[in-house]
Amino acid sequence: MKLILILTLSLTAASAVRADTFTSHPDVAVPDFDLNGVADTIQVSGLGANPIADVNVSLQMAGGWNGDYYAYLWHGGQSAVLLNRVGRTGTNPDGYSNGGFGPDALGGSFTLDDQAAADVHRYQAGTFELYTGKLTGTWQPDGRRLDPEATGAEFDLALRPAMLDVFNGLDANGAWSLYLVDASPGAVGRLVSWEITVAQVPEPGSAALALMATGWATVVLRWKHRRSRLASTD
Ligand SMILES: [Ca+2]
Ligand SMILES: [Ca+2]
Repeated sequence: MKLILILTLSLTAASAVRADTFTSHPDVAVPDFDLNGVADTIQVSGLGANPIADVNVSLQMAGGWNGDYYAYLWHGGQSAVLLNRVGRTGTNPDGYSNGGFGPDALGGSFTLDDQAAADVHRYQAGTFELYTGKLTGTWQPDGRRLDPEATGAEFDLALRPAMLDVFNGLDANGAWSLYLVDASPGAVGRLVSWEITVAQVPEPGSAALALMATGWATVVLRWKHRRSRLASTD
């Protein structure tokens, strides 16, 4: 009986949340040590006006020096810091030397997601996997709203207010722009492609329906439970 209830709850939850993915393949070089960097925009339209519930970003970057990159995503007047000189600390001002971010051996994306287990800024502090020299897996965005030329000691003290949840509650339609800078001389990489996955708060109608369905399941289960109890006492 518990199994049926759990199944009903998970089915209603799955049908209530909608997520859409948008991809861009600019394949551009990120100019070495140039704070102007490169920008690329995805125009989102036709999603309806439901507020954003969650945003995840996948990146594919080839080569360069990961500790040189500064990347942020802009939408609706808000910005999230995706990468900010990963590995840069008071004791390692150059940051991590790996070259790029990309899919794993099975083609799974490199993704930034607030709900991931660990901070991308310190990915070498725990378990991490490289594939063809690039960092793979799902990581929390950097989130440090700090000048990429700030010192390693300043990075050690920085808070992380610029996570992807800055977009929650906004309208998903409109421009989403990725800005990418190589903030230190030596080593040059490319932005191959990037992708945003936007989940929206469900329609009030479908949420009410889901609630109703859950309510009905509970009523039916209670009735069945009562009937079986009556049958066993007969
Ligand atoms: Ca997320
Ligand atoms: Ca560089």
